[in-house]
Amino acid sequence: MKTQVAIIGAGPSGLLLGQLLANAGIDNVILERRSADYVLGRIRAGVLEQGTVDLLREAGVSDNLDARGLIHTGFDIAFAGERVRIDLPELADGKHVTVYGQTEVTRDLMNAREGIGATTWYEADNVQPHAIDTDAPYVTFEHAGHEYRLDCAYIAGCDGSHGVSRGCIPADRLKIFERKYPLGWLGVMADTPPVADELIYATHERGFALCSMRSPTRSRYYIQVADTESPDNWSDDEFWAELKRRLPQNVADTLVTGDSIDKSVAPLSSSVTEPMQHGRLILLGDAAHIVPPTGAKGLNLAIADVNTAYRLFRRIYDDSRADLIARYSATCLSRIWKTERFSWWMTTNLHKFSATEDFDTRIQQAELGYYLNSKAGRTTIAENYVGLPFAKLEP
Ligand code: RFL
Ligand code: PHB
Repeated sequence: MKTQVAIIGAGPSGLLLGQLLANAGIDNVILERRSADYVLGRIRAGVLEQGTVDLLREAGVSDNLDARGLIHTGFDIAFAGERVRIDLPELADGKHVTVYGQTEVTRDLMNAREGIGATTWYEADNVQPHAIDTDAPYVTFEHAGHEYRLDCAYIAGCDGSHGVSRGCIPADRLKIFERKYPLGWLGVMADTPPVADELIYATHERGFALCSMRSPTRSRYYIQVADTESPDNWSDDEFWAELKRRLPQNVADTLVTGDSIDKSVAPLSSSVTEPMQHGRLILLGDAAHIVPPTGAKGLNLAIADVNTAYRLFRRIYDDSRADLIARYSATCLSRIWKTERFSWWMTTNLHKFSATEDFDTRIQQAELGYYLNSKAGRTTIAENYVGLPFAKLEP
């Protein structure tokens, strides 16, 4: 088999890159380890930046998003007994965010790919890139007991944080920068009306809580737990009781509870892999970087890489500018590190880290108090939350 771009992974980054390339007449094949149903069963992000929405529109996959996505012009941070609203358009140049689930984005992309008849191999085992520092790379894999070889010109590693692509960059070039937090988020999805029209990020002495949503009839709530916590230790009633304790009283009083349709724990960590390119291999999304979910940035950061990779492949195939691949890593990383900073800042300042009051907790309170009571501080939060401008490959 032969293609122009071999894409490893059918998460949002692999599927969107595949759709944009196919629309531009650049042939690509996606190799995914799991089944399509398994990929669709993963409940993850929910907040889309404007740049993400624009790229999905450019790819022609925004009909459902435009019909059902919820436009949010602000969110609240509950802190020290107050609720401070971050007014996004007022503070960030008229911009807003859109609430629309990653599951829905993925389903729209899968349907669009099926519609154009592009090739995806689900349940592909032992996917392995080869010869990435030559001009004839290829990928081998197994499917239903048979071995295959896919010859290509480029390989896009969109295979998430446990994928095979990152490890193909030679160890003497690869550097991974990491920060672990001893925290997890216990998340519950329920078919109940959201407690408020906008998201509420709540600090509390018992730990952080977040009220989010997927639609006017589906809510998504999270509470901070230890990273070692298991969702099996929590009944629905225990979850709702703990969530209520951490919310402002008037919010807790109006919370509608119900049976959970999903309950899971996600660990929190930050990491960046450098460089994001070696020879004919580029890394995109979680394959190259992880952010804790506090800033709602993981999916959006992945889509920003897709934007850069797509523009790169257009320049390579439309204008014979193969040399530009050398700029891919630095272009992506300049924006990634700023987004890593924001996600780290939100995580560090909204969670409870120590059981007793100490110097760090006082600094945390001062930091939040300062930012939330200053227009400059709220502006910084708003500008980052709506998403920084996409980085450009060329000046
Ligand atoms: P994905 O979505 O992880 O997709 C990678 C795909 O690659 C496949 N794969 C392989 N395929 C072939 N061969 C191999 N060797 C392979 N290894 C892996 C996988 O099966 C998968 O289908 O990465 P992508 O496309 O870069 O997208 C990134 C986003 O999914 C991610 O950043 C966000 O979902 C992060 N994230 C969240 N972000 C938010 O903004 N808000 C959230 O609430 C939020 N919750 C989450 C999250 C990530 C989580 N993970 C990864 C543990 C909750 C969880 C549980
Ligand atoms: C979500 O709705 O899943 C969500 C929203 C905002 C975040 C993280 C997750 O910061």
